[in-house]
Amino acid sequence: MKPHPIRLIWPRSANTWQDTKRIMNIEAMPYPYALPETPPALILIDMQRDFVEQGGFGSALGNDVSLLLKIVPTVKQLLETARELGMLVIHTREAHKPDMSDCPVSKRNRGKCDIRIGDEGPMGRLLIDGEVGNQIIDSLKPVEGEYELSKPGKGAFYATALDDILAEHNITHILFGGVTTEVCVQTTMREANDRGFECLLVEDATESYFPEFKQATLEMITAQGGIVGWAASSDEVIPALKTQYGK
Ligand code: TIU
Repeated sequence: MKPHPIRLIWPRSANTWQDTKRIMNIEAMPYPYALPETPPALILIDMQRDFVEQGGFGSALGNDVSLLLKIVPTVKQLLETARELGMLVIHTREAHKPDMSDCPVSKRNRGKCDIRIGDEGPMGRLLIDGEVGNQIIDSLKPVEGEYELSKPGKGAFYATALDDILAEHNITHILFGGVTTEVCVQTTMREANDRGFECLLVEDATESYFPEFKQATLEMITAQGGIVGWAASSDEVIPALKTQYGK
């Protein structure tokens, strides 16, 4: 039998190689975070007046809100980058319906506060949809095409359409910012991790009323090989996003 001639077969043409985009890694803890081909979503948690301004729910709980305001310029930079690159942007607000039918009694009764969820404060009723205090701060206001999600829980997946929105946009990777690190941000990140999303927390775009809790959260989410996800600074995240998804 005649032997088959040897033919060299190249897996891709030179043009295809040229067209293939290099996949960027973000320098992160506990190891580099590989960006996907489809841009990740940016989820900004609860950057509302209730938490970052005096007279809201945060200060009613006895917290110093000035710490939280410090991250606003970084969150804005991250948001502007996401807009420039056409990323899916989702803003959340911790909010209850005016009739409070979505607020468990246990949540309303928690803490030693003079005013509670639903009570009248200097910026309207605390943590109630539509009140002045419940609005996202002016410098981070959502624009057309972005989602603004009202959430009754600490986690943004609980009793919201978040899972469906992410599926509709074929999202596999999520970048997180917002407040507070160890409460609503961490809860949402854990919910997302359990649903199979690759999550990264932008560490200078999140803050807590308790710096030691922020530090502990960064350590616990990235421990054990990234048991919940990754953490990286905006100095690493923003340039990598621009390189990967910029024109
Ligand atoms: N109290 C506190 O640290 N956080 C909250 O109640 N909500 C959010 O974290 N958004």
